[in-house]
Amino acid sequence: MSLIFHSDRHVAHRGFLVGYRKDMCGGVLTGLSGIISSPGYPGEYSNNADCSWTVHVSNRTVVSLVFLDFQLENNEGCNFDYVALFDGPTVTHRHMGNYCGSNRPPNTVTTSNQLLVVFKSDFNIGGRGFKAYYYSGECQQVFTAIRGNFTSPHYPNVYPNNINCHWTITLAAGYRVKLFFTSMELEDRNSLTDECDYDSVAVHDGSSESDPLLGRWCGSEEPPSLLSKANKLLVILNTDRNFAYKGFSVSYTGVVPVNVSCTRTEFQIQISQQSLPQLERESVYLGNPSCSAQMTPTGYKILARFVNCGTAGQKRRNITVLVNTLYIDFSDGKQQSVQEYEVQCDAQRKVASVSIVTVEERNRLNELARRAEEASGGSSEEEDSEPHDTSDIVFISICVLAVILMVIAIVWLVLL
Ligand SMILES: [Ca+2]
Ligand SMILES: [Ca+2]
Repeated sequence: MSLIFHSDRHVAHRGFLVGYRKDMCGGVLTGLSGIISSPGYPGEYSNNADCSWTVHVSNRTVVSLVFLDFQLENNEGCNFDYVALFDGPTVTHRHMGNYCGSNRPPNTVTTSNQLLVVFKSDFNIGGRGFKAYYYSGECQQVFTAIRGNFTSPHYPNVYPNNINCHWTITLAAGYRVKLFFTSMELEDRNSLTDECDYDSVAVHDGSSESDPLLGRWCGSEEPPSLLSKANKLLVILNTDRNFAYKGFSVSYTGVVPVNVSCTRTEFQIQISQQSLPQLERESVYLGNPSCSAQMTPTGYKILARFVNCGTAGQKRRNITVLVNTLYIDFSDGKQQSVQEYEVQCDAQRKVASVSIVTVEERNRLNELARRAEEASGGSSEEEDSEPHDTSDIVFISICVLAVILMVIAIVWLVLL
């Protein structure tokens, strides 16, 4: 477009001011993640739009597309206004669907490292349009195994700028998810707002961003261990356009719903069949393998007298409780994996409780104990600080001596 301004020889006025906007859409996107939206979104999209976005991620991964909002003119067959998806860089590649109306298209994953998104509108009737996130495989993962680990992209090298990555943990119904950060190094909080405005990692108690937020962290803050209410947890990493660090690493474990009660003489432990569908009864035992579970029509059951299975008394907050360890052995031919749960009984009040004991927690407790020991025992740090103290004393002594000498000198001058 060109705009011509012409003035003649006399009479001038203030003139004009005009703005312009590129009514642009489409392009080639190569980041680990990004946003694709219709022109003018969330305002109404223009008629006769014809946009093509090609997402091209690294060779080894695939592209996922998640629609956050979707409202287009609706008609059967979706040939007036529509979004079309192709499993490759051109319309000759596999067509994955045409979408219109106001139902969000399903989450889509390519089989190759490229995705083509085409948006077209006809000559009338529009809508709000759409907004979608794309992720490369490195940046979007779903975990279903009982245990797992993941890291920010490129860890332990610096993470990319401008990413929004999602990791979803989805376990079988009944499980809860316990999550630990084993390492954390992101850009620090904004010192003005004291918020994680630049880069942050957030954890949601569920599978979507609208589920309750368990916390948002940045810098080198160490998030506490987190436990989901149900069987799903979502971890999101957001980074801004500059300053990147090493990132984070995380491990998680599925917590089996264990039902524990006790009498004055024994533990009663029940786990529903649904929670451990693939395990032999010998894989679930209290204290030692001779106290393994019995199968009932609904699941696994252990009735264990305190005297039989190595249950021991321990003082906890001035109360003697009976403590033992429940083992659930998930090991298969390939991998050794045994979960440990501490079961407790206050036999006086017949109150029982159970909590998972994880390797990460044990390591963290050991590490804290080691640090505490280092800090209290005659450590080298304290010895280091001594020379400072003595030098301070010497300095103060010299000052005092100088003052005394000055006073003597003044007195001597006055007497003369
Ligand atoms: Ca239309
Ligand atoms: Ca940053």
